[in-house]
Amino acid sequence: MSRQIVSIVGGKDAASAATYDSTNPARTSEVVARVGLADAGTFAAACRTAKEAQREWAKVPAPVRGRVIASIGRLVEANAERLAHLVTEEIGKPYAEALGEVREIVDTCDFFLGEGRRLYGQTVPSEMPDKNLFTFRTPVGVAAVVTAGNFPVAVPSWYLVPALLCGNAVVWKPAEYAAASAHAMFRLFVAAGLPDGVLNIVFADGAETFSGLELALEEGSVQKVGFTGSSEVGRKIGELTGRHLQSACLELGGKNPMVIMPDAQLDLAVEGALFSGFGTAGQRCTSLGTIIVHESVHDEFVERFARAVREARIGDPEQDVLSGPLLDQKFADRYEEYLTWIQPHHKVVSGNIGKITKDNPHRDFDGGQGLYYHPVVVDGVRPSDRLFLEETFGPIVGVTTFQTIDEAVELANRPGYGLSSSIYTTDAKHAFRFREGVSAGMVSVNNSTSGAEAHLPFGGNGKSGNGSRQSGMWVLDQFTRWQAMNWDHSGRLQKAQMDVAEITPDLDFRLS
Ligand code: UN1
Repeated sequence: MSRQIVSIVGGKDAASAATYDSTNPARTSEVVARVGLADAGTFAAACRTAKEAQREWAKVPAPVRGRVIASIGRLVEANAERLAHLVTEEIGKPYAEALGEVREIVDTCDFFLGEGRRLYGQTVPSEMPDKNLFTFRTPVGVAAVVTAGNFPVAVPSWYLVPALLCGNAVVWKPAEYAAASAHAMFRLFVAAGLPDGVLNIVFADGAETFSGLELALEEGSVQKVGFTGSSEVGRKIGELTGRHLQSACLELGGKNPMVIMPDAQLDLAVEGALFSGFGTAGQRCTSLGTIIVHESVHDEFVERFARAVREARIGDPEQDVLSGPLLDQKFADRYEEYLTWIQPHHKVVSGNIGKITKDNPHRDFDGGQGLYYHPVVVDGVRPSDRLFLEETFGPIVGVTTFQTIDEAVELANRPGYGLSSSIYTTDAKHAFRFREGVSAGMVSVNNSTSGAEAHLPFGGNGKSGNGSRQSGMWVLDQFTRWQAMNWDHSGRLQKAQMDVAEITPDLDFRLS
């Protein structure tokens, strides 16, 4: 046993009510960290501590807060390999991807360190003389951030970095099965000089977190909730925050479509589908759900794609592989359930399915002691199938066909999510027709459904979220509220809409 970790509130270790072992999914008997789990009361207390600390943090000039963000970026960069190896060890993400994930934190810091010198407000002309109008961005207060473990450090940084830069305090509840990675990132943030209580980390299970959040919202010590996870839990969090007249930034699931037009470069499409579907073992919220391929190129595409999947390397995530193990036992169990959605009218074209074992190997890989699963491609999926309609977090991709671009767009939107999407085409009018019609918040042309860059708006519609956007300048609207100010220096009361000068036009005037 290498690590024992507990929640840290106001710079001090907080009490634990239970323990959880975070294990290595590539060798499930290895415990990466023993994690002390807090209860609802500790979560609510953390929010009170954050509320206290936020008052002083908001007084630190934004450019100085920006320097702290700069230091976080440099610290993460200097510790990149160590943090990436830990991510690989704890959730089985292939090392090259884990390093990319750590890079995404640095990119986020690089973007926001300068925002401390902007956070622009406006000066606006008044309708009356000797009066000035202004707008200011003010911090919301305390943000409670609850994150998933498939991106245990990059996605949390999308919340933490802008929230802190804008002058908020944060209580962060990471996924238990990614606790060691989260704890390491927390330590890097704190080492940049954040005062005690400005960033707090609370390890807790879902039920205690929800009760703690409810308590904190009742007490008025949380003004924003950030949540990345399932649509089901997102809905509950949206209801809870709505009841307390607070808003949540929700980043939920996806059933991300990839349309392949008859004019597509098929080699490129196969490569894109392989990474979209099976990179991170299909466990990104942006992973590919269904391939919607034109019927004229269906057979050729499926044949090439199935071959690429059969030949893909799966194995030790420290090596150069396409996929490592699934994140955790809970995800493996849920994934096995998705496999039962395969029906007699479907055709599995990728070979074996299920857990990779000695008796059920993938190429020469026998799965060792890990949670490794075969990548699965299911052809013949119909729009009424569960496999077509619902998110299947894990290495499974469906294939269906279409005849016209309008039909492809309609199929892409049918499941009712709206996170990411992709089209392979060499014709600009198809690309733009798809962009216009697709309900997704993100559209790729000739590229994977996954791999969004850290300075574009990230988020979804429908079952993928409530329209909130993370990243880039767009996330500032999540962590600040606009304050409008007017200043009348005329020395008298000028009434808006009433004491306004009028210039009379001749509206009957016509050109002769
Ligand atoms: C997620 O899975 O929650 O666009 C986020 C991507 C990554 C982020 C995925 N940059 O695939």
